[in-house]
Amino acid sequence: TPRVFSGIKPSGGLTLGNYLGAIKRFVGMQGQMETIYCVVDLHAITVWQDPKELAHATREVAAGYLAAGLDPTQSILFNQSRVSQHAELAWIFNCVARVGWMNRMTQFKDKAGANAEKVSLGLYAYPSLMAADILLYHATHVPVGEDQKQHVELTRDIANKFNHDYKIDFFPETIPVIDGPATRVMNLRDGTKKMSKSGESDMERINMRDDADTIAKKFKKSKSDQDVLPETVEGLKDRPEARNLVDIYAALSDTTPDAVIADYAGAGWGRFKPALADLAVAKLAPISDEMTRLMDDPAEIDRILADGADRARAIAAPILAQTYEIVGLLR
Ligand code: AQP
Repeated sequence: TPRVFSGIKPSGGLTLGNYLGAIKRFVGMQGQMETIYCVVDLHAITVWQDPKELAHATREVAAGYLAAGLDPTQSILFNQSRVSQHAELAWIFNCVARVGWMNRMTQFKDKAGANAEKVSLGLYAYPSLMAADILLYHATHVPVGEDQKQHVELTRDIANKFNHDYKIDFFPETIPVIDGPATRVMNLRDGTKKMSKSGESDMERINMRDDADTIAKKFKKSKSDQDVLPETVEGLKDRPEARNLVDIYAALSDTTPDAVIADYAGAGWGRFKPALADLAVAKLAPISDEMTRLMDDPAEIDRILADGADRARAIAAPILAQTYEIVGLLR
């Protein structure tokens, strides 16, 4: 069976983007393939994280996984730093990847902005660690949002160059799995920007743990245009905010944007936005309640993560050992 690997950074509270673009799809793959899902704490510290908040956010992402339906007996769930092989393989990949490849990463350019001299070296090397996360398990399928596509492609480049340089067919080809209507959930205040955990204003995102009133308020105040909803999806062209709200509705209700438009053709925002808020609350509130319950017992979350790490290590250690041998590192 093919092996799936993916992860989420504990760099703040989970958003609707993380839920629709990642977690919901992680759950959908469980039981179909061998699934390994990580809380990538080593990625989080590529930008400053308060230590107490990092520990809290790590447990909270794990709670989000569990509450949304990931089952630790069916999937391997763990936090990255517990399996030291990730960092070890990343070093080898730092020596395989080329500086020119990193320079082309759009996420780095976006995150570094005008400040590229002042960001951490880790932020620059981020895609190399991500390649290690995936290839350490010889995973082939990587469910991610659209924003991570370039990094998964770089993972392929690293695997190819390693295989080529050492003249061995060792690391497999990885496939980014990007499907469904919500592979890029946009910012509620600016439909050309991605919804992010760490975006400036809380009004631009729906957090998985927002209460019903907050969700209703955020959708109500979300940017939308003057027009009513069109008769067909083609009518959403050049209307990024409207497109985003329709896509969110479709993803939450497991249908297509066409079906949503068929139901709401010609509707005004005064009708659509409250319906969208009700739908989001109906889907998120049970998960959020379960997260609250799970967070009451952090020791149990830690136990699940430690157990998952043991199982992850059992797969990772032999692959890293083989890699060392291929490279010629004495053990
Ligand atoms: N807006 C989004 N739409 C669809 N998918 C998204 N993902 C994140 N935002 C959206 C997907 O969630 C997974 C985990 O992402 P991450 O936390 O590891 O990193 P990120 O993409 O950098 O997420 P954020 O929320 O923007 O975090 P910050 O603000 O801390 O950088 C990935 O599969 C991602 O595609």
